[in-house]
Amino acid sequence: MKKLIWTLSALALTGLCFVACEDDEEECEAGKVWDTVTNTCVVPQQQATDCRTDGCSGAKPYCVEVPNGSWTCSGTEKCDDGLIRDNDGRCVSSVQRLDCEISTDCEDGQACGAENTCVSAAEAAGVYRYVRIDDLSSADRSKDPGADIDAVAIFNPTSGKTGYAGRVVDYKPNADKFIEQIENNKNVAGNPQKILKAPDAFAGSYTNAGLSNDSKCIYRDSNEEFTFVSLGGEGGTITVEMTQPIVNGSRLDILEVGGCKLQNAGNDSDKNAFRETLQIYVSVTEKGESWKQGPKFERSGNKDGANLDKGLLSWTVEGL
Ligand SMILES: [Ca+2]
Ligand SMILES: [Ca+2]
Repeated sequence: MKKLIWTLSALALTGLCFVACEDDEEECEAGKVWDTVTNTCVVPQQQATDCRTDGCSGAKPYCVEVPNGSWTCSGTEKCDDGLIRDNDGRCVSSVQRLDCEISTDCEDGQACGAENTCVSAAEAAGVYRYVRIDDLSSADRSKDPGADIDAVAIFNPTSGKTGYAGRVVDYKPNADKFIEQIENNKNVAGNPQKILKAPDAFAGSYTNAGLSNDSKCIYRDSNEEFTFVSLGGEGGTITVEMTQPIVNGSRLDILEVGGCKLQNAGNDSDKNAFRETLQIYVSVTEKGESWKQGPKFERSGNKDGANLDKGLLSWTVEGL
């Protein structure tokens, strides 16, 4: 049904375009431009290009079709025997090709396997990719009740690869008032998508080496949107699929907006944020069959800034 509505609204937009096409570009909000390939407003870097209309030159003179269905400029007209085309236009061996980050990148019946290639669901069944975070903190009445998760990062020392939460599988916040506010589109931290990708609350202070000592956390981004999602207190939970497999030796970093001085938080700016109590699990399936329990992280710190442990909760995974 959702798809049908989407198709209908896309048709309606296309229809509109016959009379108002010239105005489309002007309708984009500040900082965005009209993308004629996707017919949406995008930030300039994300503007899709299609070499069939834009052409190719220089070191990449050939316009080639790539596996994701788009066309891109490449240095080679055809791939040699044994090599396949990657989405960026390069010819690579099938082992090098990274064709998925999350399972929804793959066709039905397939899932993203241990090498980040699409494999049969049966083959992917033993690969840990899912992280669940349970909120064990006491719910409060603020607009961001309970634990506040900015991001989940994974670092795999063997491959040297870093990944993040790539897809929200489940989000069930606690606290009736908070749920009601989310349902009524109130301005609260109830958007689970804010857990995805690299940290933005801790942008600039988080690296693979950890958090810098003068940890600051950005409460709202430049669009005045929350940089994190709140779980609402004890009973709240969120499950995500990671863009890298979780193996023994992986380091999972949960970034909770705590142990830091709030930035861009209105009257609360420069106040210290507490670290909240959390419990972590990992699983091989999004439904959570065979959850493995990870560590519990305790609430820490007080309002004077004493004993303020950082909001970085690291777990080096073992025993899978
Ligand atoms: Ca909170
Ligand atoms: Ca975030």
